[in-house]
Amino acid sequence: MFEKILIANRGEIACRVIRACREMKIAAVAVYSDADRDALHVRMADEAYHIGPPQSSESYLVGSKIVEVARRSGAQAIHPGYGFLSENPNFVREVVAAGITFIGPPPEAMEAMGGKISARKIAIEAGVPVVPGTTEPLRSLEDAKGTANEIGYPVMLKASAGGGGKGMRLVASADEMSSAYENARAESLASFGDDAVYIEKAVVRPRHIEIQVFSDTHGNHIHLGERECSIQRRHQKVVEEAPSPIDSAELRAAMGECAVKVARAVNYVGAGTVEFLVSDIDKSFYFLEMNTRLQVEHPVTELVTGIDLVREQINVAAGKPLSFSQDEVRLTGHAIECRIYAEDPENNFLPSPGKILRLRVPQGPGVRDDGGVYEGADVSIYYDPMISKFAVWGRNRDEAIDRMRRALDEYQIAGIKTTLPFFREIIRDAVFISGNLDTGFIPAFLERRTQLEADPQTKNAAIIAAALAAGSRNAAARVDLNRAESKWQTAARNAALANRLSS
Ligand code: MV4
Repeated sequence: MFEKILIANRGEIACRVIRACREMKIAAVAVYSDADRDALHVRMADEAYHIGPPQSSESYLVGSKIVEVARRSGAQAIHPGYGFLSENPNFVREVVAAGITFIGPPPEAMEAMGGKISARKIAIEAGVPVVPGTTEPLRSLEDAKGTANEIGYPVMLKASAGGGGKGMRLVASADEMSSAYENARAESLASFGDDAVYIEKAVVRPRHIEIQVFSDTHGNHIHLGERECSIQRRHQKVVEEAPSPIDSAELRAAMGECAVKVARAVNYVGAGTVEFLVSDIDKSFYFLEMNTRLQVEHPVTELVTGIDLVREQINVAAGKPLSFSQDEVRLTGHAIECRIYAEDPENNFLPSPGKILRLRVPQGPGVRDDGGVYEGADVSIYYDPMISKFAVWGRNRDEAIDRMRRALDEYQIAGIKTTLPFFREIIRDAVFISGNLDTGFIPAFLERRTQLEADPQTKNAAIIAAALAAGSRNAAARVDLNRAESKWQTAARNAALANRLSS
């Protein structure tokens, strides 16, 4: 086993990996930019090395600096976390050439899945369903129009080099094709230096469900069930759960089997995620892409399987076989995660950097906070504004929702704006509670919220309730508010809560 691991990342994921190292009695080496001198991951690590100025392009993204620190510190392996260099095959090659183990898949698997067209081809060859569409880049506008006519509108134009919705266009009819095609190509070229675009039939308001896969160097490939990731805002996940509220053993088995086929097809090693779109009409599912890294939302899988995915990653990288077989994987209960961002939900989710003046993390049964900050820490403008991923476990979905609602009410962050109030509303939302989720959830939720706020009766009730709650800080008043059933009372209660927490 490794004696020392370098973590080529920052923030909460660096802290998460350091925690696993500590449990495994492995020394953890941190790297940090000028902006992160006082960061939590630096304080938690056994050793820390400065790697440059705040800009990622001059610090966390410079592979040669990271490899140099690994050499200097004597680290035998590098964990990349997510983002930054985690899906960069050239970095993996640089690491391996230096005689250091990369904790992740081989570069060939990354490359095979990095190109979306290549990934589609591999899925088709492996017998995994993909959305009807092309397996070659479109050659011209005429080609795009002809193919779209064959498939039938609406269609999606997608960048082969894409991901996260960049270079993607929904095209509803033939007269939109010309501008959509040019825009998708231009955006793809600007974002990825590659203008290859392909076409897929559009799945209308799909669910986004992904399967966690795990592979070792002995040819074992297994899956750890699914995560429901439909609740996204601008292609950023906001709330994730395991299992999906669909919670169908048949669907899980079928999707799991397909995910494993994809992993096997690219000789995968370590933790990976295979994404699917699931049609709400007939529950048919289609391969979308594979992410060749540990994902932000891995805790919900850990909470329902009891498996420490980072520990498993490290063991697999050291050449050990997986510590469990497919038959030994048991899903127990339900987990929900909220990604807490330093963003202002009242101001179009603008980043809200600054000093965290107060931090109270929920406690009690079934809660887990994967944080990357401490009270007094600064949230910098240079990096992703996610400051914590907060997850709960319950025996079933209803219990998990109750627990998340309680815990979010306990959570206090002051000094910066955060998305906490936004989550307090989502967790009380009737559509969320129903579990009838699709990728249109957030836009529809924001629309419902705007309408509710515009209702004068709601507004008056909210003002009265806020005044009452502010005046009376006793628990009984709050319990009364919590018993509120009707729509406007729910809004009033939320307003009261927001008032109480901010005062
Ligand atoms: C789609 C789709 C509908 N039909 N593909 C968005 C990000 C990228 N990874 C794939 N995406 C989509 N691809 C077809 N053929 C709808 C989306 C999509 C989406 C997917 C997952 C989560 C949120 C989304 C929001 C809008 C669109």
